Amino acid sequence: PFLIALLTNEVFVKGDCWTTFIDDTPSLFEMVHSNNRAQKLLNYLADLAVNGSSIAGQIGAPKLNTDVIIPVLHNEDGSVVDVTQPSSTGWMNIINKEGPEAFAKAVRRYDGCLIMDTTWRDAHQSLLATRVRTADILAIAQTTSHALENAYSLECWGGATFDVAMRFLHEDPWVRLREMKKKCPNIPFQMLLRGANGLGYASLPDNAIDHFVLHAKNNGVDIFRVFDALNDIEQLTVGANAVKKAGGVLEATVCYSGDMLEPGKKYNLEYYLAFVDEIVKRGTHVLGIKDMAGTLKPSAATLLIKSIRNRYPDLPIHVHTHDSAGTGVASMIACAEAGADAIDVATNSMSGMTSQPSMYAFLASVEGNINTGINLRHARELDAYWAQMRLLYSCFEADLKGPDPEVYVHEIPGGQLTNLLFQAQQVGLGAQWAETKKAYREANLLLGDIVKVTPTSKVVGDLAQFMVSNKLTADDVRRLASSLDFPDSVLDFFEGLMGQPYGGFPEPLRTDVLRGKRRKLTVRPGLELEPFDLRIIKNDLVARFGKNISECDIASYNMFPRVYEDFKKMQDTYGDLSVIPTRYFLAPPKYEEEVHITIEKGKTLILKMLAIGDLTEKGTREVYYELNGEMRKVPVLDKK
Ligand code: 3PY
Ligand code: ZN
Repeated sequence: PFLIALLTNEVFVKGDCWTTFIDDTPSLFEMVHSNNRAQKLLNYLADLAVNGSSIAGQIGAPKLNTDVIIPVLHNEDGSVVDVTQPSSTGWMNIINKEGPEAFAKAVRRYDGCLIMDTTWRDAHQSLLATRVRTADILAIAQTTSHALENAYSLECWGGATFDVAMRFLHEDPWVRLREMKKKCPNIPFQMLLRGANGLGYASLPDNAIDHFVLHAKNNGVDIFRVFDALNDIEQLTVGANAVKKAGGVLEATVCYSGDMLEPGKKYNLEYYLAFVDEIVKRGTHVLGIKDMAGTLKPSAATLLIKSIRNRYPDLPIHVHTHDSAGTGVASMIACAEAGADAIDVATNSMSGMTSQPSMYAFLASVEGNINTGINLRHARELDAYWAQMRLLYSCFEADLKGPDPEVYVHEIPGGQLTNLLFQAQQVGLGAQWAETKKAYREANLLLGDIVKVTPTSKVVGDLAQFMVSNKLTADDVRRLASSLDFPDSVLDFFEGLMGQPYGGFPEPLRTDVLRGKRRKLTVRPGLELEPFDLRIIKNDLVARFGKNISECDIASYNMFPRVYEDFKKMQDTYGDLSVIPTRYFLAPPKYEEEVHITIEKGKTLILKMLAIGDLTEKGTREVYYELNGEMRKVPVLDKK
């Protein structure tokens, strides 16, 4: 094609000024460039056709195999809402013009209860293994900017999304953030930050957290929900300080663990009020309450919110929950009635069970009683998009069949519940699922009844699986602790690498597990870490990956060095995979099916997969395509 382009080029044919021809005809190089891009994409598609999807957790192909339809929003009079530009109505106007304090005050003054929509983060993290791709969020982002224009926020970043974007979707999470912002600049963007761990699973040096948060703020995050997995205030403060320095809205958060009304519960009302006092002392804009397992029953919710409200009349309160037990809507209504300023819901098709409670169920239940600022019709119309997404990503469903009120007993957080069930099904331990849940409760009690959320929930999960697979009771673990080979996460926990649990570590278990091979930290781990030298890191990345290394790249690398390196290699091998529509990204097309891939504005590849050749002696196969009318064959190593 390069040669043909050259030979048919008007200037070339006329024989004019050869010396400047190359400089004056950049279209030739664009052509070579887009040919390269096309070839790289074909390499990906051919590999997918021969070897199947390499995305962990994928079973089968998407159930949706038609084009996705973008729903239309309607006004009261039946006319269509113009969504060709993002809406300019929304709480971002206050954040932009008056800053975080004014925003917090206005939220507190609002007569009603606002919603955060978690669809772009926690909902798909909890139901679909966090696999929703950037393109599928962007396709609905501008419509969302209208449909939910008065929402408190959209939770759209952080938690597991950052890691998964690079690791499995081969996407840059920073690009996602910036692109979402362009299409939806009016609704505040919220992220989940794991305190001193940033987005990772262990402490990072404080300067890495500061650096990360600053760039998150500068690239589009407005509200930061900061928690610590053990409610260790020292750990939480690292993240909280970073947010304040960066100028973000700080939503410092207490994790709610178990049922505070259960007699003798370690985490009772006094505990929460004392922790809230600590948070308030650190000057948070908004108080977050994070019910990660969905164990906040309506009656406890009423008491908790009323008690905090009485103590701190001016403090905005934002409550998060999961609907695992099936009581999420009731609990969120209880919170709203008791004086919470914002609560979390997910669009209907992405709600329920381990996700957040249904947006529409909440809105419809409080309609006429509590203002939410949300147009119910628009919320319902918007959901038609996510109903399609649920089918498109069906190959990542954990296949939960209904609510699990047993969560009140085992206290497994939403995201982890789906994960553990999925793992149990994969290793054929379906029958052992009940045992895993029982062991989870025992493991938690063995560890001293700790707060369970990433990363401490993994400690409990790992210990539970260890107990099930080795057929150990809690008593066995206690008795044999000094001779058992515990999972690493359990050792990390006992060393103190995840912070200090409320009430201290259980002894003699800690000593028996560590056996003098690891330290017993008494201070937060970050205090012992050397700051990262960001200049050296940058130079190193430039040397390895070329000069286009941004501060965001450095932040990605600091958070997940190996994942970032692999992501860069994938990008180098296959180019920008985000242009491939999801159903072809996850599974090959049928033979002869026409696939359209727009690689840039005005440049669309039209391709058909024609055949897959026989296995050669070299262990490869040729995949035959028609690409924009021309034949191509792509050799692929058959890895099966
Ligand atoms: C996360 O840390 O990813 C969570 O969603 C915790 O609930
Ligand atoms: Zn959650």
